[in-house]
Amino acid sequence: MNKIALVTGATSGIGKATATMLAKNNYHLIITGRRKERLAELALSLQKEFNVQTLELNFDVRNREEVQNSIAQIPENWKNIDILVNNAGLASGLSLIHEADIDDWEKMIDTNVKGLLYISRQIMPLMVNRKKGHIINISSIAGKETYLKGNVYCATKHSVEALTKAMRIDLLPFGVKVTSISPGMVETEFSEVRFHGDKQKAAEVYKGLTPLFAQDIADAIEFAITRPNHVNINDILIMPTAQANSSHTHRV
Ligand code: NDP
Ligand code: 8X3
Repeated sequence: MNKIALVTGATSGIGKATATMLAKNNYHLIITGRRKERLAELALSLQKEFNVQTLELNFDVRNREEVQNSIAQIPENWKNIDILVNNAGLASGLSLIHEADIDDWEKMIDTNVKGLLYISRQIMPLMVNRKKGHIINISSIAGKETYLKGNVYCATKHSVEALTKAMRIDLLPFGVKVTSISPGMVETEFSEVRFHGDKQKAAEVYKGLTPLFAQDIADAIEFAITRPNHVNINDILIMPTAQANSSHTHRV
């Protein structure tokens, strides 16, 4: 029988690559995101290419009611969720802390911290009941270090790190695995979103170096989920070869 995985933010980047990797590994997929057409497109391609079933949930993770209603509507035969990938997230803006737009702060805190909590609060009890499950939280190098103008984005990812550790403790008696994946620069729509749609500014982030690609992160997740039952991968920090940490890159 196929296992079931739920990936948030599957319409783009790391989430899309992860959903595809999971389908390749014969998981039936619950995919979520705000962009409905993209969800439908992905669902169709996963069904066709990998012969798996899909369930599309279209909601904004910042909206507690939408999250609760969508998850509550999951049919019974989809509720045995083996893997939850908390991936939906964003950076909004890159500004000095005393100059930043507070709306950007709200967006990041509501999505990266509260959104992750809203989803997890709905799915964790299902895993606890089954005494089984694996939660993958997508953190960041920004969860381990802070960098100039990264302030609140870094704070949200430090929070993801704290929540990951907290989940691991609270869920310990129930056999639920919890893994944190922390990438450096990955070329996705991330920078375009961070710079509010400015494609040129986004392209500059990756200029003169080879960044990570979404598939590299899906590969790391694949490693974490394919370990034997008695092994939990706590943390994977994965960087481009051309990036030493959040402040040092080598460009040619
Ligand atoms: P993308 O912008 O390509 O993808 C982000 C995904 O998150 C989209 O599918 C988007 O879906 C979803 N999302 C964002 N906001 C919401 C929301 N309010 N409600 C529902 N879904 C939402 O970026 P990445 O793939 O790079 O980002 C994925 C994760 O990886 C994020 O948590 C990011 O912080 C983290 N990360 C990224 C790095 C990078 O360099 N790219 C490095 C380290 C971590 P939609 O817009 O359709 O709702
Ligand atoms: C994204 C990586 O370095 O832009 O989480 O914060 S970074």
